[in-house]
Amino acid sequence: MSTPKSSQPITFYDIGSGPSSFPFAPNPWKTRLALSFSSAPHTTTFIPLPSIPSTRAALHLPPNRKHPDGSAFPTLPIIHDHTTNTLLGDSFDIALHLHTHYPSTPPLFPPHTVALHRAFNAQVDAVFAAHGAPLVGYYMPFDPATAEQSKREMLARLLLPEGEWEVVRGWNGGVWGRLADALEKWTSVS
Ligand SMILES: N[C@@H](CCC(=O)N[C@@H](CS)C(=O)NCC(=O)O)C(=O)O
Repeated sequence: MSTPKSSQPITFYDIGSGPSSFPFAPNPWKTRLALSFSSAPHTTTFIPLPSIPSTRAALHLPPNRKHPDGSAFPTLPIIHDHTTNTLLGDSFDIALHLHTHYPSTPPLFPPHTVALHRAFNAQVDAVFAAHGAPLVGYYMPFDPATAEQSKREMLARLLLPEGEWEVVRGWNGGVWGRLADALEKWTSVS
C-alpha cells in the first residue's frame, strides 16, 4: 500500500502542559513516536487535562478507559486523519492505522506480530491504568492555568513518591533507561 497523498496533516490531540506546551503523557507519546517513525505528516493540538472529556465528546469518541470505580475515563491520544477521514482514540488503534496507511521501512509492526503486540499492549495498558498514571502523575508539568484542578484530580487517584523513574531506569540491567534513550530520535514535536 502506498503512502496517502495528504494535503492536510493528521491532527494529533495531545495533553498540554502549559502556554509553551511540551508533551509529557505516556500514551500520547506512543502516538507521537509512531507518527514520527511512520513519517506521517501531522500537527499537534494540545488539550488541557480538564478539557479531555469535552474534546472527546465533541469528536463523538466514547471513552475507552475506566476509572477503578468503573466510571468512564476519557483519554488522549486522538488522531484525526483527514486523508482517510478516520478518527481514532486509542494509541494501539492509531499505531495499526499508521502501520496500514503510512507504511515505513522497517515497518511499525514487524511481520506477523500484530496479535502479539495487541496482547502485550493490553497487558501494559492494564498495568498502566492501575499503577502507571498514579506514578507519573507526580511529575506532570501541569498547565498553570488548570494546575490546581489537575492536581486535585491526580491526587484523588493516589500519587506515588518522587524518584521512581531513576529506579526504573536501572531495572533489568538498565533496559528501560536504554529504551528511553534509543527513542530520543523520534521525539520531535510537530
Ligand atoms: N488505552 C488508551 C489509554 C490512554 C490514556 O490512558 N491516556 C492518558 C494519558 S497517558 C490520559 O489521557 N489521561 C487523562 C487523565 O489523566 O485525565 C490508549 O492507549 O490510548
